[in-house]
Amino acid sequence: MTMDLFDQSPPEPRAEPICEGAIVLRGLARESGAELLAQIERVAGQAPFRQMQTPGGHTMSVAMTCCGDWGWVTDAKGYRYQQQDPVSGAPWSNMPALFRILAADAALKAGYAEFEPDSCLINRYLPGARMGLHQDRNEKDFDQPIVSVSLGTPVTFQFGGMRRSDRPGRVPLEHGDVVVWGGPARLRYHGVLTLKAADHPLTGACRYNLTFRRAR
Ligand code: MD3
Ligand code: FE
Repeated sequence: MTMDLFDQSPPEPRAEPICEGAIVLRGLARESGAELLAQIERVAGQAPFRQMQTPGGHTMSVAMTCCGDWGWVTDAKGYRYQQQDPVSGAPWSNMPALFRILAADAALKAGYAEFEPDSCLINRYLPGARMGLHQDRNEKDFDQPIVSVSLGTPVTFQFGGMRRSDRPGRVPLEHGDVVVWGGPARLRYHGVLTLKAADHPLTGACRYNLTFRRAR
């Protein structure tokens, strides 16, 4: 066998189990990072990033926008999915084909065939932003997985158990990493530690996370 020291092909993404039902596909979205960021800008042109209010009256440190048929929103009335942007009253923009293809490919690699998300929540973290431990339970069918794509500066992700009080483990997530969680991991508590100041060539100080969901 000949050694090719100049092989330019990207390394095969490594799959690392986090816990039963959750897997990290390291670098799966790295190649498409720039195009994903261009699509995030397009979506945010229609529905600008906003820091929403929790039902308890706190302003989230993470700014959010959505695309697809259903967008996740929170305000004094609670957490829910809805078809209109509460800021403009207009429908969310279409989910870009690249988003749908990436989400379906990641889900398939994790063992979920034919994942067709109808919602993409886009989170934007600036230094100091965090997301406390929570469960994602506003979706209709917990048999459907969730796919998460990290872009920009690195962060430490927390994954706990089925109770908020279960001591969480930690996973570092970098630009291009994709997490798929379903089955026994679908309702685990999870969160994101405070984002540290850093400089990424494509996003500056920013971290973005896309979560693809089947809301209905
Ligand atoms: C669950 N977003 O928007 S979830 C959210 O980085 C949200 O912004 C996170 O939680 C973010 O609701 C990314 C990624 C994730 C990874 C591993 C898990 C969730 C998990 C393992 C078990 C359970
Ligand atoms: Fe979540």
